[in-house]
Amino acid sequence: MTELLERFCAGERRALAKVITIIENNLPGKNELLSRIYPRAGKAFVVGVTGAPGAGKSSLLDRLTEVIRRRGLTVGVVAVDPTSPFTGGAILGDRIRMQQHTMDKGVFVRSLATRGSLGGLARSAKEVITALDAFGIDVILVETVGVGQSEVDIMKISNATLVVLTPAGGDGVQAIKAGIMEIADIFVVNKCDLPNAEKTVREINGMLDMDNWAGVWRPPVLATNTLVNTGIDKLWQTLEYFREYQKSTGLMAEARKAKLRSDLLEILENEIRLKVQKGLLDNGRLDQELAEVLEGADPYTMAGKLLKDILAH
Ligand SMILES: Nc1nc2c(ncn2[C@@H]2O[C@H](COP(=O)(O)OP(=O)(O)OP(=O)(O)O)[C@@H](O)[C@H]2O)c(=O)[nH]1
Ligand SMILES: [Mg+2]
Repeated sequence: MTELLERFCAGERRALAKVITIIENNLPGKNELLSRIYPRAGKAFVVGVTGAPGAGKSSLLDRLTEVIRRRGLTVGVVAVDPTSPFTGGAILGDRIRMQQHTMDKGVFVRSLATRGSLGGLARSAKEVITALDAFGIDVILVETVGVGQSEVDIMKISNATLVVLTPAGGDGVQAIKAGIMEIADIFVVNKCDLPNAEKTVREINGMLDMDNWAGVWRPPVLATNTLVNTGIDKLWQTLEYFREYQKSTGLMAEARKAKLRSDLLEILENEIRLKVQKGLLDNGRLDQELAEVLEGADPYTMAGKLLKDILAH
């Protein structure tokens, strides 16, 4: 463990890969590892990217990676795929697309697939982001599909959220109504080479204009085309501008506090769940105590007694 940490801190990519594997598979020592690297995290710019399947999120991240690398910054790409294993093909496609970056020591790409619950996926995504951050990666791009709760959870820990749409004939704007409007910091209308792109940009702007944005960030609506690289530089500039805005308005400090709070709560909940598992379930104690409840003891008093007991050990 100490040796792995030393190599991690020395910036060895294989150590980072190993740390991520430990996180992803919940291997023994994970918590200790995370606690040791956590203090090094907190500097990266985390950009969440969401949008319907096929909107062009991966293509966009690929292009964005080029632009960010040209600025001399390092990039981490995390693709969160809640539908795996069935979409192994999509991930494979992303791998091939990102291949031009695989020789680049300044780019680290990782796909995460569901193992068990979606909640578990969101948790390991957060921890993987912490690892990349602690490793010293400057910008972390996180791709998720759709707007399920686990995506929203991931977006919460991002410093900026991009919502990617395409110029669909009219129903494009319909699609963003379902809860996604609130989480967007920047809207991207990708595939702007297709018909109706300008109309879609206008429609989103029209929807945004119905709200009052006085004193708050009004999400800009950008148009991109990843095939010929239109609008990508502008997208990065807008992201940088948004980060400055967050810094200068104190929103960044506020977001950091909120993140630390939710991290703390989540770690606590996890620890308690583990204690219940170890102290009551694994050893069959819950079933023994159940006998007493069956005899008439009330479950509240019993739960209180058991909680006190497992927390003491
Ligand atoms: N015409 C056009 N096609 C694009 C553009 N960007 C991406 N595509 C195509 O759209 C398809 C989907 O692109 P991806 O980048 O895989 O989209 P995605 O949102 O990551 O897809 P999932 O990860 O499966 O949800 C591919 O065939 C791309 O070549 C664009 O700007 N214009
Ligand atoms: Mg993709």
